[in-house]
Amino acid sequence: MNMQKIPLGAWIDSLVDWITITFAGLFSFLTNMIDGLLNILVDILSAGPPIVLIIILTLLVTYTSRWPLGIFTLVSLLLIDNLGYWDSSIQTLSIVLLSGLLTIVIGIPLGIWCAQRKTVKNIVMPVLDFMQTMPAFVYLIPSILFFGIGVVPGIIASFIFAIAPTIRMTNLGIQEVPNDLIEASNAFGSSNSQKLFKVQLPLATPTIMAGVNQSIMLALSMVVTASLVGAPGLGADVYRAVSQINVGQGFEAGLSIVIIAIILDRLTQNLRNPAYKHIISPKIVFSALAILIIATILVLSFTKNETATGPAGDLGSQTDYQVIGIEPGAGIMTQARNAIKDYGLDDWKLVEGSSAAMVAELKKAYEQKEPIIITGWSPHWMFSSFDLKYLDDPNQTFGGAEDINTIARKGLEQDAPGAYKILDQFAWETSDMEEVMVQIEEGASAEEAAEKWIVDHPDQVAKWTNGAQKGTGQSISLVYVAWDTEIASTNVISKVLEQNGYKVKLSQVEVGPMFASVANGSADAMVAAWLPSTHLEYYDTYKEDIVDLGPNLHGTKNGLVVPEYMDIDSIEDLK
Ligand code: PBE
Repeated sequence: MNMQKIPLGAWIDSLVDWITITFAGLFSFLTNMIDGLLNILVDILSAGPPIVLIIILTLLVTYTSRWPLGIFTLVSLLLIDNLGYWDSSIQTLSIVLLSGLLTIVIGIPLGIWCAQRKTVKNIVMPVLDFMQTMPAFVYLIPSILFFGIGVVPGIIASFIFAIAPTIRMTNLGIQEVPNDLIEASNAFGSSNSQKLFKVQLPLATPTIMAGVNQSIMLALSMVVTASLVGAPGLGADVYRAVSQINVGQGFEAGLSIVIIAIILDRLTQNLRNPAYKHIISPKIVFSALAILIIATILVLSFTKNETATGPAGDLGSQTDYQVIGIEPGAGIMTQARNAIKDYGLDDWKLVEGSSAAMVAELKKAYEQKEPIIITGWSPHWMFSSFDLKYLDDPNQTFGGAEDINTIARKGLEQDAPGAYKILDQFAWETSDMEEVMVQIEEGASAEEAAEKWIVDHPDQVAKWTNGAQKGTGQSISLVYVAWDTEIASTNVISKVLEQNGYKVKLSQVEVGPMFASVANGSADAMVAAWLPSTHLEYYDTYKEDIVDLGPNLHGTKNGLVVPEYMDIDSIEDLK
């Protein structure tokens, strides 16, 4: 049957576009509010030296969940501090607490409403099913468009992912209140709100707290996902470890997440019914805690002085002192971190995320003519779609012009000589690559764009395949990272290999795994090694175990990039 594809994706795209524009004011209000609340939380939690918070948490956990868990809390938090993950843990803890707080503030009333009105319940429950089953990654995409990159879209996505149990359990808890009690309270002539606050809620509290506990755990499980759009903390440490294949760091950061999970889980489970409540009354403990928090806020608000300084003060505060980066393992990220050090840009931080998130952020800023600083590279279609400029780099921290090399696994030459020859002869110009990239950006699929380029450039392709033995359906696996440049090159070479009798399997991976998989032979080749400087570290690590087939393209460039409408010209101007 020849039926048109229903343009569901396109409809969603335009809906999201419309929402982005129509509610821009609301979104920036929410962004500022959430960001502000989070900063307050982080400030409170990091007000004193780590040991102060460690002791307070230890006492609190001991009080609610007995002394063995108190000792565990003390030892494990000291371990986190010792391993160097304290700051990340504070970030993560704040993110989880804030998402948890939002689920309580919004989830409990919604759950109550569901319990009281059948129609509301009939609408809300299927929506919750949908929210829980939709892969959490999907929420990140519109979140970036609405809230930019950084911690806010991460919190929003965690909140959407985590709110369901609170709503469900609140509804359940209230519905489970025995009918005779309701009847009794009716008989005494209590009003609806008396019934709710004096009978239903108190009886439902254990169930509601179980829901809140689940929500907090779900929010914690989102931290790694949230780091893909730039949320800092332990999730970002894990993501960075994956991206650079750093097993040790991955384990340490993962362990810290487990520790925080255990502590939060026990705390929220036992908060209602503390283990040592017969020794000190909960009222005293929680009032003391509240006083401590309020006192900290007061002290902080008096001692905090404004930070914006220097000539870049304005620009800094407008951009939140953020340089918008890409995947944490990318070579350009190491260069940008070095640039921040070399040029003494102590106030600035580099936001980790992904190339796609960076471009989304650029688009958004560009449309509103707002200042933005990104890590950029050429060739890239963004230079033809926007007026952009590289910031001068007098210290040459980003290196100069580079090549992109093709790298194959050892033994490929013997196993598939034809494919090896094609890969070896593959070479093109930046303008070629740009042609493919621009088409993809204009809506063509990567495969279509690659096919079109091949049809348009038969002579060039003939040079690559010249003298290469045809394949007989052997499979060749290529690895690449989802940078626009490599999406273009990898798809073109893959099509050429297919047209010459090979079955090509493409795998999109992170930078470290890309090099590692060719080195250990689990992938056959890649066309994405930026050398001599961008990927030097990876190259040096694996050079014994790979075959370098030399450049397939000359003349790339990395740097910090800003829109033309900004009046700074050099990285030095950021100081
Ligand atoms: N890039 C594009 C990559 C190489 C290709 C510049 C973002 C990097 O920095 O690792």
